[in-house]
Amino acid sequence: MTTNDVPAPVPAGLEGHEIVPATDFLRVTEQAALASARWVGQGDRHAADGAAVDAMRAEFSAMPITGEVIIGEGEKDEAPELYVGEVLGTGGMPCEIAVDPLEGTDLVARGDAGAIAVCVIGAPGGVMAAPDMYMQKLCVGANAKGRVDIAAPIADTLDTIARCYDRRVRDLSVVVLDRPRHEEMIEEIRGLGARIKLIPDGDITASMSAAVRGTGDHVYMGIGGSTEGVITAAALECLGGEIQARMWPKDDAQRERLKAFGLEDTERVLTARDLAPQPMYVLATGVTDGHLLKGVRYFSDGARTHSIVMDLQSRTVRFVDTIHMFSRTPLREIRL
Ligand code: VTB
Repeated sequence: MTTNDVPAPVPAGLEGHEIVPATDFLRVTEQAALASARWVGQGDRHAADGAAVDAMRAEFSAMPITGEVIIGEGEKDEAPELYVGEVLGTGGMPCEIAVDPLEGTDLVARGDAGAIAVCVIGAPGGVMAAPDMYMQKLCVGANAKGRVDIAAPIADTLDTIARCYDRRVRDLSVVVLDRPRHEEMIEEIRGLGARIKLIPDGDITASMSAAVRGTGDHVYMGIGGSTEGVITAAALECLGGEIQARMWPKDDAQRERLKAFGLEDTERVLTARDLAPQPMYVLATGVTDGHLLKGVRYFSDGARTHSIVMDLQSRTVRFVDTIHMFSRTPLREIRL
């Protein structure tokens, strides 16, 4: 096959519905990024997050969809907007939504790199309603897909990934969240000679980065949020990469909670098939500069955003560089 002109089959549950194209959702992450980037370095993570949430919700509300939030800002009694179970849109394409309006609220508060606005659109039943707790994750790109095992010793995993990339372990860049719970793992990776990039926050960004060639990152590993894991699973599916994950409850109450989701076996390895069985689109817009996406840049009468639109329906991955004009005609020339 030399083109991708043959349309992907209509996902189950969407038969007879008008399919809203992926790029129509671009405003959702672009507007969230534009709103929250005003808060870069202001030391106020809540304001940055609130701005992203408001903007994202407003954009979703205007879309011709009947979209149920599966992964959002929290349960209904905790979050007034984008809460789990909220139905968004003016009515139309039934879909499931997973959002992180601002992945990396502290990054924005401090003006650090790697914050994004991100959302997943899945067909009905397409996104797992994961209970919000810790999750151990191993994320790689297409080169290492099907070759790694989260239950294997780290030495074996790095050895395998190095071979997949035709290099030595010491040439790899392993991305890890900078947390005390990772101290042992970090020492082990150091002992094996691999390079490590410790990040303060943002493991969705880090996992996507590990799955895109040219970013310099080869693998993300460690314990982060489970809801971020669901979004990561959808993104890696679109990028041809792989996530392996295990729930990581921190106490008996969380272990109990897992039972209600049928996830009490914490040795069970979750894959994209569990976490995001029917993703359609994943969109992300940079808020602050990262290896994968540039952050928002403002100028006197406009702003510029950089996004990735991963679309399993049209089988495309688009990098979108958008100039947003705040006046009807630009006051200055458009720059390449
Ligand atoms: C990670 C990180 C997120 O939560 O998932 C992390 O990617 C896990 O929680 O950006 P801890 O902060 O408790 O380690 C975030 O930092 C978002 O809160």
